[in-house]
Amino acid sequence: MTERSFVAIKPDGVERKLTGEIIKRIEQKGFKMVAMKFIKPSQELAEEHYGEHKEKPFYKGLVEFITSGPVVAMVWEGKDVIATIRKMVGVTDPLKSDPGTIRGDFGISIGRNIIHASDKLESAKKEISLWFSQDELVEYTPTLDKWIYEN
Ligand code: IDP
Repeated sequence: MTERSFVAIKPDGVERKLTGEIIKRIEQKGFKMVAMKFIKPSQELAEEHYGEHKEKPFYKGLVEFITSGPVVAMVWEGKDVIATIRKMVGVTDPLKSDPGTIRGDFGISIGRNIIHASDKLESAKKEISLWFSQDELVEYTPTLDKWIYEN
């Protein structure tokens, strides 16, 4: 199966009306949306999602922030989608992200960096199953794929 990535527009991205812009960038790159939902994450979901940062000083604030408002959670599919979306997102600190990236173009603070994207295959699988049930992942063949993929 083709690679999949979990992407979430955080509450700051939603409040700042960046949802359309972000989806547009990923769509226009050529990736295929497999799932999307608009939710205010529960404490439990947020703690599990950011579990690897449990011991970090910013963990509590991060969980508070991600549960503070709506999030657009998505699954995107395509060739090398995980690494490619990470490149499109930019590095964690928006001030250090290159112009042209989502964080580089729209953010300033590390704690308000607009978007989450899986960093590797293992975390993508874990995050997709945490945020979505199997029947929420939609199967279809985009007709434009023959214009996007050489073979
Ligand atoms: P990533 O989102 O670029 O993969 P991670 O290191 O996995 O970065 O950190 C998860 C999230 O935690 C970041 O996106 C950011 O919102 C937050 N974060 C990371 N480091 C800091 C920090 O030093 N202060 C405040 N928030 C941080």
